[in-house]
Amino acid sequence: QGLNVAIVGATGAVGVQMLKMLEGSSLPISQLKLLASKRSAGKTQTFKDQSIIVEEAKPAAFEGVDIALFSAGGAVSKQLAPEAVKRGAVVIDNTSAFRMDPEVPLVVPEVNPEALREHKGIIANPNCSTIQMVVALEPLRRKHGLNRVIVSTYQAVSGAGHSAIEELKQQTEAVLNGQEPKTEKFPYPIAFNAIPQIDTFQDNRYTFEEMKMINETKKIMAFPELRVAATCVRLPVAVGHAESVYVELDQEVGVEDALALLADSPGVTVVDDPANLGYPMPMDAAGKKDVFVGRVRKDPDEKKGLHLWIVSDNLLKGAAWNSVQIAETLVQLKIITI
Ligand code: A2P
Ligand code: 11C
Repeated sequence: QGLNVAIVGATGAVGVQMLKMLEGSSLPISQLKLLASKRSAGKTQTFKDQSIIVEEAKPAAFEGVDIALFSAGGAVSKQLAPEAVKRGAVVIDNTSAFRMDPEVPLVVPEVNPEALREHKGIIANPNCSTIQMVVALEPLRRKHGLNRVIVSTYQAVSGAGHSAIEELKQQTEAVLNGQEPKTEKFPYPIAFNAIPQIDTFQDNRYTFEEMKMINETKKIMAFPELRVAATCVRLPVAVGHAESVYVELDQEVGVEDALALLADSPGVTVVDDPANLGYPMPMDAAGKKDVFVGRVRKDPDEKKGLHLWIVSDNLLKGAAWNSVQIAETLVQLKIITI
């Protein structure tokens, strides 16, 4: 007796972390299926000392699956998530394919777990940069009210997948050897650079990544009138997204009160000790599940304004851990029974 779980995209940057997060999870897993493209069929991956053969993701692979975690790109989700649901699975989808569909809950367990009750087979996992921001902002919003968010991101290349990490390594080596870096994943070399474009430009001059942060934040917080603007930038960092966030609250809040509230909030670790140069950085957040917050300051001019620096592992809380946490919450809330 237990759950039959599948990972679609099991060989990818996020999929590999999903496997790790499931290994450490309280979910009673009786069978784990690893699915990827035809290219990976026959490869093996290890789950709890057990060797599992990767299979090609096809509709029939979902027979008997209770929970399917998808992270193989939007096109694969659009094609296969409905097939999995048809066969009785609950899909937790880590792509942007269904996030803004009003029928699909978009869930961060620390913020809106109750939205899971409305699911009709597909549950969407938000974009990584959105997740870490709302985990830190929700406690401030609940206690002090929130009316405006202006965020600039400093995002790791792993958000663009396994091949993007390889591209950063190869470009770094090439530049250090005095060669021309080759670009494939990004529009310009990312080694020794900062690129103020993540995903494609929209008609309103924002990128799709920026619009995801804007629209997903409003949906997760069930707060359509919240004023949000974003600028998303790619940096030559392998793992861990960082964000500089300015918020305007409904009340004036002192730094110490804000820090105490955040330190007490689920999924948040405060690292804020300027005297000892203590602040969150991607190299410390990588490999950890929490969202790290520091550099908390009052705005010099707006008394209800606060500035925060928010860092998290984009592959864990931003993707694999949030998805596994959704699965655990489905069981805890008895939305899925075993
Ligand atoms: P594969 O390794 O066989 O290409 P990343 O985000 O790191 O680029 O990983 C993408 C993941 O999505 C990989 O596991 C990849 O499998 C998987 N994938 C890509 N295309 C397909 C497809 N058409 N069907 C199933 N899985 C796919
Ligand atoms: C990045 N945030 O850092 C993107 C990756 O919508 O799930 C996640 C894309 C998504 O490139």
